[in-house]
Amino acid sequence: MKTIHLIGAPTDIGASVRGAGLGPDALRVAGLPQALRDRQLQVIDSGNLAGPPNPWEPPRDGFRHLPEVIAWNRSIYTAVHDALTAGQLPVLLGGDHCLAIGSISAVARHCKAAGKQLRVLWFDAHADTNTAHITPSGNIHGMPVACLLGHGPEALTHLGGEVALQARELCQIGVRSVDAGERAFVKELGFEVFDMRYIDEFGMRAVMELALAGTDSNTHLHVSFDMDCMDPEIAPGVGTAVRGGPSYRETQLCMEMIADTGLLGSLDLVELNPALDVRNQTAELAVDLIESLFGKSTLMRRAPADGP
Ligand code: B3U
Ligand code: MN
Ligand code: MN
Repeated sequence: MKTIHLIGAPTDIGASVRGAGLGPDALRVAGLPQALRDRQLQVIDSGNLAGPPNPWEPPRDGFRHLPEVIAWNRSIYTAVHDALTAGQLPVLLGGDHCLAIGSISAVARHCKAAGKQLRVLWFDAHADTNTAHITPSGNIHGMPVACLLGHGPEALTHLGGEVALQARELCQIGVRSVDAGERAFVKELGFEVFDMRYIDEFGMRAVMELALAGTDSNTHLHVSFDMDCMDPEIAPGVGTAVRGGPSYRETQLCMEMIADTGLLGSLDLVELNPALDVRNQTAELAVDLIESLFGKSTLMRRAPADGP
């Protein structure tokens, strides 16, 4: 059984609203380490990484806090890469979503060296595919997908020495807020997006079957889970809530279907904002989902052949 390595990144450096920096400790208070140990998993919690404070400045040349975002992502890259090299399963406790540039660059580098196929499942209300030219805000948590696909400042697109991802390795689920310029760019890049319309029409089970299609025992699955993916009625503790997200049950099904593959290799849990939460319920929800992602289920799973 793999050792889970919890890596805290307490910063809101790429966000539009302050508070995501409190995320790692809110997850610990909600019982994440013990919940994983209760699943008979080995857990290392190496505490929180250190990095520059948030200067809370306006954007410069289309980016807000670019030097600080680079610094944070460099240390995340190293921490996540070290964990993977040690044979551990890294769990990045964000922090805002700009930090996925560092974690996924490390995962991509590791997969290339190990000859593994990478599949990134990106759960989010937003497409996070802005660039400095099309961003409405300059906030880099709206840009990690573009950076990972090679569109952004060199220091972020080449953290691992080369561009991290190809469009076919990425799949987004739950998207319902895309900016005007971003929409055209998402189409141009051509990665798979299961937006809310698709989920409404075809159902989450069909979506997850497609999202996991083509994976095999040589696949490393990376889940990048933005807490604003979920409907804000159940996950109020996020900085940029968008109504009309997946329900509790739909999201649980996603986690359970991923757990069934046995292919999960790394996880980002980002955009939790305890300053906007109500009695830590969004952190508790995150812990609940992570337990399912690591195999907790209500009863024995029914084999598909036994199904209705
Ligand atoms: N697309 C908007 C808003 C946004 C993106 N990601 C989050 N919010 N969390 C932007 O600012 O790029
Ligand atoms: Mn995001
Ligand atoms: Mn989001």
